[in-house]
Amino acid sequence: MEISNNFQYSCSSLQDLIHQLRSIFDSDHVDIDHVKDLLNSYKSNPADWRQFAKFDTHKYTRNLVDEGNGKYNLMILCWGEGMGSSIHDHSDAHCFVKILEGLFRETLYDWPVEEGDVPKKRCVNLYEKNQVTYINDTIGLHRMENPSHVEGTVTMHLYCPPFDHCRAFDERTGHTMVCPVTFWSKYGEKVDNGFKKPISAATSPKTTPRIQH
Ligand code: 2CO
Ligand code: FE2
Repeated sequence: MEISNNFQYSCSSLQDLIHQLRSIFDSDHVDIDHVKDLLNSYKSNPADWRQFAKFDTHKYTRNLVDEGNGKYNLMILCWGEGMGSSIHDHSDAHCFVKILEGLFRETLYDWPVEEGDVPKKRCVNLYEKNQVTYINDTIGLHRMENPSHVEGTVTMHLYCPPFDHCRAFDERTGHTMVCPVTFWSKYGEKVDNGFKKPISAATSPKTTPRIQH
């Protein structure tokens, strides 16, 4: 006999998922495990999300799918081969991630003890299609990467409340930088962001050309 963790949810499509997420977040009290269970119950179908999955040759992209009645942002991120984020926090928000295609590697870090210390690596987690993970600032910091050099990765992220900047950490120097969180597309349409400079910069060289925020 198979006992399922997410017996209470079943989700037939991305549209259905969007609908059920809005309904969960209508309440003043949202149970993190319920959101995880709902995200787990959705089985990734590229026909549902292809219209949002826009890749860029130079950097990973954020593509807005739903603004969740102003309570959260649901977005699809597309990571070309070997692309990754900086080490970053989540601006006091809840962050849920579901893998829609490919592999995804998370490196978790402890917060620096003192300003200017380097974040300390805690562990590495590898996720595959349909898995769900969660982080917030009390858990720690993370770096996310597509570990594959032959395949892209597509992930779906829910951030509650929505945020438009986060803090990035340089692993070698401990320097931090406030980075804008911008969209490559919204509702399937390309956004013209122009060139955006970081909001404030504290001399933080990029670790590799493929690491961005
Ligand atoms: N927070 C990162 C970003 O929006 C993605 S890693 O998952 O939270 O770039
Ligand atoms: Fe993140």
